[in-house]
Amino acid sequence: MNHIAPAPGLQALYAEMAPRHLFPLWEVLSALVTPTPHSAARPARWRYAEARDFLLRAGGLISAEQAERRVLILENPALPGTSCITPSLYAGLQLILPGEVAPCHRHAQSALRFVMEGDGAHTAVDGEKALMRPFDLVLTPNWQWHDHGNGSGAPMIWLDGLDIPTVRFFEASFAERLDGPAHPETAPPGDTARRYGRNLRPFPGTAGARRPAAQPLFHYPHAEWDAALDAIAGTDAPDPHLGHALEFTNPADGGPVMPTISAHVRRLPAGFTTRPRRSTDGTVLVVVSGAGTARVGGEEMALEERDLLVVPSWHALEIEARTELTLFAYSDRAAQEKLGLFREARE
Ligand code: 1HN
Repeated sequence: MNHIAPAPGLQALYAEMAPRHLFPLWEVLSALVTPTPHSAARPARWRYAEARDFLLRAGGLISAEQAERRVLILENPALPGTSCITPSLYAGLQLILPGEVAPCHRHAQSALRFVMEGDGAHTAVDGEKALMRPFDLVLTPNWQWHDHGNGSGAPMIWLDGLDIPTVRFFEASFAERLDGPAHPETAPPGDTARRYGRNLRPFPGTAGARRPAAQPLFHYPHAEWDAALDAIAGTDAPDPHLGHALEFTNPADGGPVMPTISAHVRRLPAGFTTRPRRSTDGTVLVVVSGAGTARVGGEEMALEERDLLVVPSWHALEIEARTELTLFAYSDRAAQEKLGLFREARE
């Protein structure tokens, strides 16, 4: 609205309309359609060591089976009560102790797991176990059955990244439990990697083509993505805004790993500082290794191994690597690109 003095009867008109659920757009238009994004979220960092302590305490008080999923939610401090880390994304740290199982279910929400510690527990996706090692990425795409178990001798903790708030926004949540704790085994561990993991796939229509054609892979081992980062770091100069960066892709279409969630890894050489970059996709980052400092919209946060960081939409991010720094990240870029909304700005 411009700044000419409003007519005297206007407030009275608003008061009369309000009980009929009618409101003047001109009073709110500039807040609805901002020239650049104004995120409701704010930057935040979680110390892994601190979160881990609380999670292990919870582990002494409630079983994975009782809880269905024993998870501590990383809630954005500016979004209390929403279970959101950004307005469109959820993040949590899940603990599964030796001998425990988390029962089988499926839901409309797409999920990724990024292993923080432990070795040898599993997520089974449609009855095939992914044996999880530190910093592996495992997907449970929407409506695929999944259960977890820990047959190793040590606790396993991973980061859960889901599109829960996105599904809530669209009011499209469905979920169901499978009878019994686990899905019957449909294939031995590693079966999908053997069939689909070498830029080949079982010939369509043959018995070997067991995975959904649109979403065949679900396990991206650390050993593989780390070797790929090593390889480009050995030949390329780091991108000024991102360092060495590789996106996880869905081999079926070359696009992001899931319809709503994109994921990538990046590596900054020791002493490297990125130029400030903004993007519309609020992003969750995990420090895989190394140490440094993140500056997010003017706030400075120290980063140590396994710390977690959220960078809301359109906040300029600069990262300074004290030692070689390797990060994992996920965001809603996949959804935004489909909707024609994604933008970035590089200073
Ligand atoms: C879920 O299915 C898992 O399967 C973890 O481990 C966290 C949070 C909300 C909704 C579903 C899992 C979840 C979740």
